[in-house]
Amino acid sequence: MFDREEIEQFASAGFVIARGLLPEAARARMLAAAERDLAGAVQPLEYEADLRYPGAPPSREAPGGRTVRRLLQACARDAAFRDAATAPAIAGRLRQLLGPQVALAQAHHNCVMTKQPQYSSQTLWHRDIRYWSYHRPELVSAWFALGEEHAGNGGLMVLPGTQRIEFAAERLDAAQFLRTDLAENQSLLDSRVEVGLAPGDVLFFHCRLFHAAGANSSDHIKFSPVFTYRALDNLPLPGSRSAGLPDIYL
Ligand SMILES: O=C(O)CCC(=O)C(=O)O
Repeated sequence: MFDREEIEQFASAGFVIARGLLPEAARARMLAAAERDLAGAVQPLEYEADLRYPGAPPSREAPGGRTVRRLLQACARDAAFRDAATAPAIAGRLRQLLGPQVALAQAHHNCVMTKQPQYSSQTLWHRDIRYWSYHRPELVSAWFALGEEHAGNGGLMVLPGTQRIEFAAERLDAAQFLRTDLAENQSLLDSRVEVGLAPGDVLFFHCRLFHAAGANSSDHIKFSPVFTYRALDNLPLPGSRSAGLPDIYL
């Protein structure tokens, strides 16, 4: 379980890392499933070209256009993912952050991010909640490091404490990315923290926390399974994409 300091860190910074939380057998099982499905291009997949982030191939037909960015529907794809995402060590910590009853939202994340060296893109500063629809903007994601994650292979960066800030619309662009051209945002951008992760680490972060990541300039594919959770009483809005798939109760 998280100790008091870790819970306080999550409350103030919007993220906390549980070092070495993932057992080696579970890490190896997820990695094997992810490598297998990437090699076999097992659907459902999302391609770099679909995202159109900076550095992505312009279309699926362009060179690199079939570079997979996400293995979608991880929980349904292989029990390795579902088991890790719902393990007691994860569920217990989520209860500490969200409340006594929690559910995994299959409609969001629930994927393996596959950041590939040859055609990887940049993810600009954003909050995951921007396209999610719940009664309260209070969800937590768990990001599993299957290998080393650092700036050189497109590891995450965060802006600590931003989950507590209300942003005026002018500070964001039309797609709700934080504008890097505004003087008003500079001190916040200067506060960025690189989230270095080792194999088996799990990062828990708030859905309102601004985060970003660069391209993968290493020689190896980075595989990062990520799952999102809500308190049981924080329901998705009827008819929204968030309500589109059944949740998994932990
Ligand atoms: O690995 C990355 O580029 C970050 C992905 C991300 O933040 C997201 O998909 O919400």
